[in-house]
Amino acid sequence: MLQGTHTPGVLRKVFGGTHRNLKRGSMSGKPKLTYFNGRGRMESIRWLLAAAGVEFEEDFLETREQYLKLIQDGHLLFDQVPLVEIDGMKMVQTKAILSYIAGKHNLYGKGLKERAFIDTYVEGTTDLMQMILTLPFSPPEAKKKNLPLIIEKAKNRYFPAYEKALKQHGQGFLVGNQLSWADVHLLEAILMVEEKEPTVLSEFPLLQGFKTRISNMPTIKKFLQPGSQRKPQPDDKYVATVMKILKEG
Ligand code: GTS
Repeated sequence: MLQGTHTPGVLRKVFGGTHRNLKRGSMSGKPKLTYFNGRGRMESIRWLLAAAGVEFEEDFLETREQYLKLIQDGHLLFDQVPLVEIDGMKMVQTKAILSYIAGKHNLYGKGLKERAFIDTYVEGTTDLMQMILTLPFSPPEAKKKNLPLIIEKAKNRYFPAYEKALKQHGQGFLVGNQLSWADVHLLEAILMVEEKEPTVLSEFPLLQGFKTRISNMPTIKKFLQPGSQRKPQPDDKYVATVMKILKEG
């Protein structure tokens, strides 16, 4: 896919050009992430690259003009960010980017069935995290009303499912016998919910052990330390910047 002279014209245009400039890549060779200076949809991409031990560069959008220029220059297939420049491609669509990174770095299981489980677990944690990600962009009343509902869903729907999955699988990881994208995503989700409700794991002993184990894997441990490229919880300034750039406010 997307290689050599067989790359169809439309894909060449969208993903970054001819074979010659596919090979050229960025100066440092590191993936380059373009997004706002905050979590949003890009945070899971940062997590996955960090877990894979891949260094990356970031370009932060601060103004609407920067965003419009990306569109004018034809870099955003659907006029949306996240944008990740990687291996000569300009990739958009969060899920496609994550799948590519997971596949490339051996975080996508062995065989189709493991991959299907990973996709399933990842979709669950995506649904859970999505509810939290959109909270800061909701009106104050909705924020107040929705947070307890999200925590209730985490406790009664999502975390019981992952606790059960770990118990049934019995290997310390969600799928197979090694770290996968599903584990990285679940840890991200656990920490995100704990920021809102610190005792949320109290009734989930296997998830507590999972959290400790995965947090202590060297690449992830590093990402969890201060000074890493992990982003803080969104504040009012972040929300205002995103709204200004996307002109949603
Ligand atoms: N399905 C896309 C993905 O998952 O990458 C959706 C991307 C998306 O909606 N991006 C927003 C955007 O660029 C920014 S954010 O939601 O991540 O903050 N919106 C501009 C627009 O015109 O849709």
